[in-house]
Amino acid sequence: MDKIKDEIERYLMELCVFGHTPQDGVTRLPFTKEARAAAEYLAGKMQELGLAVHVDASGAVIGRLEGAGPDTIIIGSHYDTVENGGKYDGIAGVVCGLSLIRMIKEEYGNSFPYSIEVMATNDEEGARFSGGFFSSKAMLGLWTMEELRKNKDANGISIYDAMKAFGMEPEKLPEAKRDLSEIRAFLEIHIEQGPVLEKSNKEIGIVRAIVGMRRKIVKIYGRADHAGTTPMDMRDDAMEKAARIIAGVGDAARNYLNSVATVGCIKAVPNAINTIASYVEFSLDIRSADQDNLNALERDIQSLITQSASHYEIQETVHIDPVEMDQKLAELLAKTAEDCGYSWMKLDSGAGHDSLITGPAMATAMVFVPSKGGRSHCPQEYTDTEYLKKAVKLVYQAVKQLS
Ligand code: HGY
Ligand code: MN
Ligand code: MN
Repeated sequence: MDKIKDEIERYLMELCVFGHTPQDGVTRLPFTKEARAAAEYLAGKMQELGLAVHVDASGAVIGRLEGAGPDTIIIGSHYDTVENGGKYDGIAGVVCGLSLIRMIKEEYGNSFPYSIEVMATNDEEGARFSGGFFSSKAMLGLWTMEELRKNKDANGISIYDAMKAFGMEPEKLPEAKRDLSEIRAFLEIHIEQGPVLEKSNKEIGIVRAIVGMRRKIVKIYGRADHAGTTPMDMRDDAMEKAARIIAGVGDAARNYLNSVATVGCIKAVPNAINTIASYVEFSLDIRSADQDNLNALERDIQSLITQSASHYEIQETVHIDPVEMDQKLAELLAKTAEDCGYSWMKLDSGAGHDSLITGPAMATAMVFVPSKGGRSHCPQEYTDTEYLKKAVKLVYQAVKQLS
């Protein structure tokens, strides 16, 4: 009987039901019935652990174990997923937090020098509204009502309206803002979502920095005309202009080390086989661990757009620079991993996380565990719970040293 491993496996198996897809993936977008089911499950498990449970104005589910001192350590990650994503991204860190807080409660009751919170955040991915980091930004009071109304999903529903339809009160979002002076640390256990740990044969990753990110929706305008009768020199074809830009994005990113750029979504109007497109909208996700490369790549892609299209709009939904994790916490985790006899390495995160938002505002650290084949954001995503167990034990020993 391996209590930590068994409970993590049980949690994950029970949670992946909420949004399970025919391809054996998980789709749990914010403000949907799948998200509600997962949130209610997590609140129930937190209550079973005897935690004080509340759902904040962003939809984050927070379980709190009161401690002896004035400050709080938050163990957080997200419970939403991308479309047809995996069973571990985000939620594995949440259930590791449940396991960890159980251990602290069993050993200390309410006498641990810090209060401990498990924070299951909402809409970290941005898979529905293109922004993401919803709860972590709300925790810092970073959302404006204008943004909530501006960011829309593929059906033109804004975050604001989606919240209202879900029975939430977007005007109350500022209530999710936390007093940062009482937060000692934000710690996130997360799957690596890449191949580095597995290739390096390491059990634990201690994150040095998280990539900076620019996310945009690019809107290209043209003119609808008959596909058969309109001569090629009389067209204003939004699809052709968008295609020229999209075709150049990958090569632009290949010019810079540790930088990536992706077009993941595209929408055409009227999207008809025999009509020249009057409008094409596509997403841009630009990232780099290096600030200068991120800025240069963003500039290069901007030039691609201005050279290829005369009538366009760009809506930026994420603008975050690379963030270094708290080095003292990283060193503590490294030393503790060594003491635990775990193989470990430091690495940068190519994925964004809530820790990217909390990093500049409070002491933040991330612990990665290997992803099989480096796969993520797909049903093939897999992590051996043995690694998750080691991450829980590592963070448990580290927070005890914090005290
Ligand atoms: O997009 C990302 O990097 C993360 O999965 N939110
Ligand atoms: Mn994630
Ligand atoms: Mn993700």
